[in-house]
Amino acid sequence: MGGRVAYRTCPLCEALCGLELTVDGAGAVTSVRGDRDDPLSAGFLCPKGATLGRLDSDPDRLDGPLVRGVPVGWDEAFEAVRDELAGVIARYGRDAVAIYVGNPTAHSVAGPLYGSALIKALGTRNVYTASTADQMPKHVSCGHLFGDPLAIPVPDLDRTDHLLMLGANPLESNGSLCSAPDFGGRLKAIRARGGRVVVVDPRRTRTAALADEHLFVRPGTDAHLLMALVHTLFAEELTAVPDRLPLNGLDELRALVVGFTPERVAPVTGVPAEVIRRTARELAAAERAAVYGRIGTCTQEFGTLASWLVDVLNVLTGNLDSPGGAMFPRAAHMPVYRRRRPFTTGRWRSRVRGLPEAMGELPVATLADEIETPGEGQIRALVTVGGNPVLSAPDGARLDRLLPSLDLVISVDPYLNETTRHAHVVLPPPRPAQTPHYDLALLAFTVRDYARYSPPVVPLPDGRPAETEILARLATLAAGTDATPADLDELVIMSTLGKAVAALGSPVHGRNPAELRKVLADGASPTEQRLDMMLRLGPYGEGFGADPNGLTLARLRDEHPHGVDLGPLKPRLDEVLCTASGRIELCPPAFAADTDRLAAALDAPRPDLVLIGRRQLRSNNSWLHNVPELLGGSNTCTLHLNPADAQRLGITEGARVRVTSRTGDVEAVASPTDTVMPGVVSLPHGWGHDLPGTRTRVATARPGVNVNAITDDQLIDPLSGNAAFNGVPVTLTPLPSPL
Ligand SMILES: Nc1nc2c(c(=O)[nH]1)N[C@H]1C(S)=C(S)[C@@H](COP(=O)(O)OP(=O)(O)OC[C@H]3O[C@@H](n4cnc5c(=O)[nH]c(N)nc54)[C@H](O)[C@@H]3O)O[C@H]1N2
Ligand SMILES: Nc1nc2c(c(=O)[nH]1)N[C@H]1C(S)=C(S)[C@@H](COP(=O)(O)OP(=O)(O)OC[C@H]3O[C@@H](n4cnc5c(=O)[nH]c(N)nc54)[C@H](O)[C@@H]3O)O[C@H]1N2
Ligand code: SF4
Ligand SMILES: [Mo]
Repeated sequence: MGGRVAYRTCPLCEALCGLELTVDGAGAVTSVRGDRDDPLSAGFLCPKGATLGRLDSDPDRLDGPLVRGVPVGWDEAFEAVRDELAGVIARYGRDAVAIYVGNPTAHSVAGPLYGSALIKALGTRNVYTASTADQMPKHVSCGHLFGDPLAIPVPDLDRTDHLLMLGANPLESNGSLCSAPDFGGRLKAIRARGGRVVVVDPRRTRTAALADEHLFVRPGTDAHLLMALVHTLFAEELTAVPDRLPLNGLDELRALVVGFTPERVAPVTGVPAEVIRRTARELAAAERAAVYGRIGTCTQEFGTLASWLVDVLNVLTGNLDSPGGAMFPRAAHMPVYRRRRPFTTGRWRSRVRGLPEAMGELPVATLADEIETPGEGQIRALVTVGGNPVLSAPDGARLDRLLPSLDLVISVDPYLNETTRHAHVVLPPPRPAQTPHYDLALLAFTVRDYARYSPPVVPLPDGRPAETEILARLATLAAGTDATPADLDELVIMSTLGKAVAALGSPVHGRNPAELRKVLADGASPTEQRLDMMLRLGPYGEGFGADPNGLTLARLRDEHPHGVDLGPLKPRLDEVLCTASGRIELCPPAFAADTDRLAAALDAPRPDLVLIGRRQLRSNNSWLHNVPELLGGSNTCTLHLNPADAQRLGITEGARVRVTSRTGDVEAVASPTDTVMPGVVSLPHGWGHDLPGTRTRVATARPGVNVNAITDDQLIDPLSGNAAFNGVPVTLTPLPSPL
């Protein structure tokens, strides 16, 4: 077939696989293979990565901006943004403009490099992101434990002997907050070297099927189970905290878990008391063990407690910051000398429900309240960047009803979908093949230290702005200044260099920022200059001459086109810890207080049926259903329920069922399966593509239903404000079959 070969990182999920693309003379991606020379992914790829070419050339992708549905030029679109945004700010003030930043923004260079500038320029407290539909409990827990909400340890998969994994299904998701291409292969390797893998999940997932043991757990009760594991470690004197881990709060923790005996939590969690005890003993006995919890432990009403207790176990068993345990990756682009203030939440609160801010944002579970409720500070305009909250936020259907009431919606998004159909201005970013990639967010969560930079595979057409430029333009327009995107980059570069020369321990301490500025490659794009600066200042960097063999962007790009392996994870707690005490705060008072809720739940009545989610290998939240090759097979929007519940309710395979919650109802086709435990039903999210005014023709032909029409924006984890998608009480009604 011919064509040239190009290499790049797959931008679709957290596994960061290296891809080998074939590109034809017209710039179209004609084939995708795994890059065998990538030191982290070694040729692995999944069905999504394999169809990146199809996604790249999707005819439904917008090729230019729209203003009120009409294609316009870029200048005209930015003019419209300037005028309309200024109008809303003049009429109602800055807090009236909200921003929602979605998941793909964490996988772009544009999001991490320009997102915070945009937020700062908007000057609003109404900042929302997918983080509060995802991992905010983990940030809050690590923020309190270690002082830094980004100091999230990852399981050292390739060296551990024992992995206890809760609420994660990497065989479908390919892993999260743990970037490990071929996660399944790495799990098999644990078993092959004589280790043990235990999975805790209300469903027997493909991951659970691969494990040595699977424990069915009732949704939302992981914190109970984990408290009983901690209880057992203390009761049987199995804790082994090494001196190298400085900590506060051990006695407080011991006192806190007294009432959470295995017998007490067994009926609530569904895990028998003797199994809980054995699980604790096996964890303690393993030479090198890691406990890892992911989205199932976050998107539930005890998300922060569960996330906290995961790392409590890592500490108590001596596995934190230790090879084969739970370790902190050292990202090549993140300087280790950075001074951080100890983490707190609740520096301000949401207007309507009084929910605490965390990491500068408010819970997406209260976005609808802030749009709907009149008064000073009511939201009148929304900017979305790479997000589809109508399908992805809790009670997204309520948002869908409210978005038409806004004066202005601006969306940076390649598709006209369930959310962006409400936009007055749509600014589409270019194709993935036209976009450079360095995964600033996820390269901090890899199972080995590793870096890879991918320049654009094909050039941008003339006049088409990169997403970095779109966000930079939006930031300057929102700030209402005459600054250009180039001015913004210069500001960031000079301020970063200024801080670096002032910081003790930095490789450029005491040097002249203007001299350093000259070193950053002339002629490279501002994005490349900023990445170059970050890599030079990072722990593997060239340090502006301090280490001539260290990394620069040019070296990463030209000498390591397949990425560079920077070695196994290294103990580095001393670089990470930034609590006020300088010690691990094992029992933060806010968490201890929240265990009253846990105790109360021990005796609370249980709903008959609760809803949980289900990620699907060949989709990605709400936006890959437009790729024909990915539809079919298991990628269908069906309701899984246990055969015992199905029989009790008179529901048979293929029957139509109405699923009703406090917020609404949806109809789905039932698929009884003993892979879900009794009392639990499961629907995947991201479906519901049958709304008018969208342009995703493949997805619309097989729409499915929006599970987030029946999740509940009032159900949250109070410490983080995170949505509790899992454990929503529902009822089922069998419907007559269509004739
Ligand atoms: N019920 C339930 N709901 C859930 C979850 C669940 O488990 N259950 N999971 C939650 C989780 S973990 C997450 S992260 C959220 C995700 O929710 P969101 O962050 O809102 O993400 P998506 O709904 O996937 O929408 C992504 C949008 O980004 C656009 N996009 C794609 N590529 C690009 C790009 O390069 N640039 C820009 N600007 N836009 C792009 C797509 O067209 C799409 O509109 O969903 C949450 N919702
Ligand atoms: N193919 C594909 N890959 C993806 C995505 C996708 O949509 N599709 N989304 C990406 C995103 S945004 C994210 S955040 C990651 C998430 O990555 P993962 O965290 O691995 O996500 P899931 O596959 O949803 O696995 C969560 C598991 O938690 C279980 N669960 C539900 N409730 C509970 C509970 O109360 N307790 C316990 N212990 N388990 C529970 C569910 O049954 C499910 O098996 O995946 C990413 N990768
Ligand atoms: S596992 Fe994730 S990163 Fe790897 S090819 Fe699939 S979508 Fe891309
Ligand atoms: Mo996510």
